[in-house]
Parts: sequence; C-alpha cells; structure tokens
Amino acid sequence: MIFTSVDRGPAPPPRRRFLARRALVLATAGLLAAGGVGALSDTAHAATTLGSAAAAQGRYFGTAVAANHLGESAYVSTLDREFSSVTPENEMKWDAVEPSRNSFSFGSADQIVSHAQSKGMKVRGHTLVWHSQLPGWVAGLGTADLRTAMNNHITQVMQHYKGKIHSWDVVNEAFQDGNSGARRSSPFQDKLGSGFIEEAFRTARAADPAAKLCYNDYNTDGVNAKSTAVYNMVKDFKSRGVPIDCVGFQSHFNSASPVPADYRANLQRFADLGVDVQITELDIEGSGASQATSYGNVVKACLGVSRCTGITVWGVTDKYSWRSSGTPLLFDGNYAAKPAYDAVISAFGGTGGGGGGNATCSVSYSRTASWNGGFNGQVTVTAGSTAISGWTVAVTVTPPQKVSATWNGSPTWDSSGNVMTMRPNGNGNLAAGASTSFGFTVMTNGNTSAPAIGNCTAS
Ligand code: G2I
Repeated sequence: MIFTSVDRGPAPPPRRRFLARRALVLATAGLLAAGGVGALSDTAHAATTLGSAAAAQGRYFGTAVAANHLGESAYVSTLDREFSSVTPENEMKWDAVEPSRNSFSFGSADQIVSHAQSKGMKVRGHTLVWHSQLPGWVAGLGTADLRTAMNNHITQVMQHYKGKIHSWDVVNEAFQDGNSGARRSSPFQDKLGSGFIEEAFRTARAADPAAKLCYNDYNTDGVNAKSTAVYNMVKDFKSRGVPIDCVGFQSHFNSASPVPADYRANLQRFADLGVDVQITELDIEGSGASQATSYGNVVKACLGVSRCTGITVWGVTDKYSWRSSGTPLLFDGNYAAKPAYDAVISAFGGTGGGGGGNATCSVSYSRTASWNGGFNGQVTVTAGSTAISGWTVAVTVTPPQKVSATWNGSPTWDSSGNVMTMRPNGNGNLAAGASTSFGFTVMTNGNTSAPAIGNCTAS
C-alpha cells in the first residue's frame, strides 16, 4: 500500500498518523478549493462527456430528470458532468402542473428548469396533451369545456416556461399500437375528434412561438403501420401549414422490440418532410457488449440524419429507471459508466478520455474493509482494447462522508470536497486489457452508502 501523502518527522502512533494524513488531504482539498477551481473545472470539461461528444457533432445529449433526486450528490454530479439537455420525467405532465382546473402548480418542474438553466443545459418540455397522467377532472368535462381546458392548459404551461424550453412534446402517444393506423381512444380523441391534434399545435405556436413543437410517440422507431400513420399526419400538417417542427421517437428498446434495422431510414423519411427528428426517451434493456452495440447503433442512426438534432436517454441511472430491472441506461446503480456509455462516446467520434486514438478504460468498485465509522474502497481500472498512458476516475461521496486517505492514485477535489478526481500515481501506463487499482478511506460520519464511481476516461 503506497500512500500519496507524506508524513513528516518521526512516525507518530497510528491514530495521530491517520489524523495527520487526513489533515494533509483536507488541506490539499482546501487549497484547491481556494485557488484552483478554474483550473479544475477546465480539466473536467476537457474530458469527453456525453454532452461534449454529442456537441462535437452538433447534437445535444439529454436525460430525463426527476426532481426528487436533485438532492442526491452523485445523481447531480453525473447529470451536471455528462448531459446538455434535460426532460422532466413526470413534473410537467398534466396531473403535476394542473391537478385541478385552472389551478397550476409548477414547483417541481421549476426546480428542474432552474437547475438546468444554472448549468447551461437545454430543457425539453414533456408533455402538454396526453391520455395518461391526466387528472380525473379532465375526463369529466363535456366537449366545449374540454376544448377550452385543453387550450388553456397548453397556453398557461407554455407561457409559464416561455423562452426556456427548446422543444415541447405538444401531443404525446395519440396513435394506437398495432396495424390499424388509427388514433388512440382518449378524452381528447373521443370528444374533440382527430382535429384535437392540430388544434393543440396551433394553440402551442401562439403560446410560445420560439419553441419547437413536436409530436412524440413509441413503437414508431422503424417503418411500420403506426409510424406510417404518424408520417401521414405530419405530411398532411406540413401541406396545410399546421405548425409542427419536430417528431420525437421515444425509442424504448428491449429484446422483444430491438433497435430496428430501418431506424435511420425511418428517421430520414420524417426529416424529408421538413421536420427535425429527436430521439426522446431512449433506453435499451440488457447489459454488456450487446447493449453497447445497440446504443452505438442508435447514435449512428441519428448521426446519419442531418435533421436528427439530439438524443435524450430516459434517466441518469439504472436504479431510478421506470424499468430498472432491465438495466436500460448508461450508468449503473452506482453511477459507474457502463460499456454502453463508451459505445455512445465512440459512436459520436469521441475518445472516451480527451486523449488520442481509441483509448478507453472501464472501472469496477469494491469495498475492501469496513469498520465502525469508516470503510476502504478500491477501484480497479482496466484498459480497453488498446494500451493507455493515463486515466481519470471521479469518485463522489455523500456528505457528511469525507475521504480521509488515498493510495495508488493522485487525487484532486472539486469545490464541494465531495468529488475526488483520481489520476495515476505512476500507474497510468496499462497494456490493452491490463488493470491497476487505487484505494481510499471514507469516514462515514453516519452515512455508510457506497461512493458513486464515475466513468473512466483514458488517454
Ligand atoms: O412509460 C415510459 C414513458 C413512455 N413515454 C411517455 C413517458 O412520459 C413515460 O414516462 C414514464 C415515467 O418514466 C414514469 O416515471 O411515465 C410513467 C407514467 O406513465 C411514470 O410512472 C409514474 C408512475 O406510474 C406513478 O405511479 C408515479 O407516481 O411515475 C410517477 C412518479 O414517480
């Protein structure tokens, strides 16, 4: 075990030695916080992230966000580091923002929007008119009242967020599954008829003329009867001047519904109608190399269509996914980047580390010791298919936890003192597939949760 901090003078008894080491680590963190914040954040931004890799190709890379996780430091640090756009997962839905007629509650959605704005992220609005998560009072209205209520809802919500939303899902999931190509039954469809969709778009354009107006649906990712029904609607809207700017493809995939072979071709046929296309709720159940390949194929399909303006994944971490047991996202439950993450970066043409070539690495974490008040964590860094000469891994602890010692690595700290970015200490050169490990001691201060291990970036 090689400690990075250097003890001065004769060896004190063990307890004092530990505290001296802790003081040195904390003093270093303090120094960096006082004088080195700019340099540190520059370094952080130099590394490839989902957002920066997508931006290099002129795209955004977003995620669904739930307001109730914004207090979790590992969730927020992963969100802030990696993503350039957010979609509130539930907080802008009708039941959340207008639970009773003409009484609006924007608290949770506002929380997400202000967080995004403070970090320079774009916001997708989801969703204005949808049959689901619709409060009971809406379904109880008569036709004339329903029309007024729908238009009022669109207007009030869009005006509240005017200028803050890059794209709105104006109407969501209005078509039936299967081969009928018919509209789905809903209070809107059943009482207002199919014309409710164009009415919603016209009202939306008047409410916030700068926002892109999208139709969003699932099982429309390949060419099939449902996507063709949507295609025909968009074509009709364009020919009659109904305002529509974009089509969202939710892209919830699993083994029963894999990434379609004609995904790119389907996106392209919509783009050819004169609308942008966006991948709006991407998640792919599975793991390992097959999940990674599918994710890479989605990115390549989007890059193959110039009007595919961005990709949003439906959550930050597998542990909070709406289908968590299928582990469909890019970060596991400990916020470690999965192989799918590397596949996304590399499909965007990134290097996974701000370095050259195809340098990649992956990480695994284990708790190697624990005692009352503390534990030791070990992170193993493994080079990908080419040799690497350097790596960085971010380790985030949850306050009031503190990292009190580290070994076999060279740490720097963010201004909060919770995020430690570890770089090699003489162990940066790894042959293809070779591993090294670094370790650290966490003082739990009452919280025994595991640290979040960020993605490994290699150079
Ligand atoms: O179902 C996946 C997505 C399909 N496309 C439209 C999206 O809006 C939809 O998102 C999901 C959310 O990810 C879930 O989080 O929509 C679900 C509802 O239709 C959301 O689930 C709901 C639960 O059903 C509620 O019980 C819960 O109170 O989430 C709510 C908030 O946690």
